[in-house]
Amino acid sequence: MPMQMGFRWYGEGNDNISLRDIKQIPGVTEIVWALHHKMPGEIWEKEEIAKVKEQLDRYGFNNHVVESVNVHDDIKTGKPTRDGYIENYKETIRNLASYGVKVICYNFMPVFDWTRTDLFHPVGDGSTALYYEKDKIKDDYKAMADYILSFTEKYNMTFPGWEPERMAELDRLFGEYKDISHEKLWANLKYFLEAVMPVCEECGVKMAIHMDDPPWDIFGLPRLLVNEENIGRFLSMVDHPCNCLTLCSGSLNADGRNNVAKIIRKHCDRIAFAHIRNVKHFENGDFSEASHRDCDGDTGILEILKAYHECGYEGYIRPDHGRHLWGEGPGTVRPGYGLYDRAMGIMYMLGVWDMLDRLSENR
Ligand code: CS2
Ligand code: MN
Repeated sequence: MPMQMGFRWYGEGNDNISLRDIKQIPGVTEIVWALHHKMPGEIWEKEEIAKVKEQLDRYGFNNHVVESVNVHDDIKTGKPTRDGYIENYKETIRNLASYGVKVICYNFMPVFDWTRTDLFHPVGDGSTALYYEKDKIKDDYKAMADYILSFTEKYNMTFPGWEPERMAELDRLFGEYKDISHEKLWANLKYFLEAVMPVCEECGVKMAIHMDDPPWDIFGLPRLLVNEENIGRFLSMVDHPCNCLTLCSGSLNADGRNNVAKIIRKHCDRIAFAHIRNVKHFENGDFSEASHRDCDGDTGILEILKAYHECGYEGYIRPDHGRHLWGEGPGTVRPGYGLYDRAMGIMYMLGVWDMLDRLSENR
């Protein structure tokens, strides 16, 4: 079985890209989906899951991968109320599994999901991409959240992990993380995983943690999934075949010291989901996202694909963020999730993969 190619889709009425369009991209069998109206901690009900499955079935797409089932902050901070939210999470896992879901992508980042300072930054060729200006992310978390929220409000879209309801309470949330050190966060992650692993095993679902993006502490909040050493710690801390990774190449490589291909070679059996994204670094520490083509960024996309191929990777894979092209921009696409560049990313990946197949047949 080869790797299984997916495309992230935000759902009917919530994404300008249609399943019909996605169907025309060669090689895509998986729709990476979610119930984006759900708040962290809420149970995903069977009827809601069934509805998405029906939509995907009509186009012959699989629903095997869900991204993201967000984890409630009380679980991350280890409050007594976490047990109730963990019970809900288990129920969601069971409900998803009963409709064929096999992998759940989630993250354990305090307060914020991915963080960028410009969502539509000119790349230089007329397209735009997500951009991170290092000096802008210092202590003013509100300014950054306001920037993201002004965007989501203006264009009437929400981003997973950036729910306005949570963002309205930023001071309270930061207060709750005040005493959460890296070690406490590790302990809370372990507690969560040990609680859900038996359910995962019983239902055949893999929990696949997404890398922290960017992979370093921001605004004094601890981040864990940031480098090879911590990935090793994570996997051995809960050494269970259902405790897996969403190895996001772009998130990890935002820190240029991370060698993603090396991590793949080391942990391929525990990678359930691969995100392929290319990042270009600037000398002052800023970075921009780039096309999937190897030479357009510094992430080492060819070496990464080669590593997956050599390991016989049979898991799920998708292009991650792409640039915004050909009229795509604020109001027409979600930042990073346009149609064209991600479709080209898929063709690039499949081209490389087909050639690697060919070369290994001839060996
Ligand atoms: C995604 C992440 O858009 C992205 O960068 O890769 O936001 C990812 O969906 C979440 O962190 C998973 O919970
Ligand atoms: Mn990713």
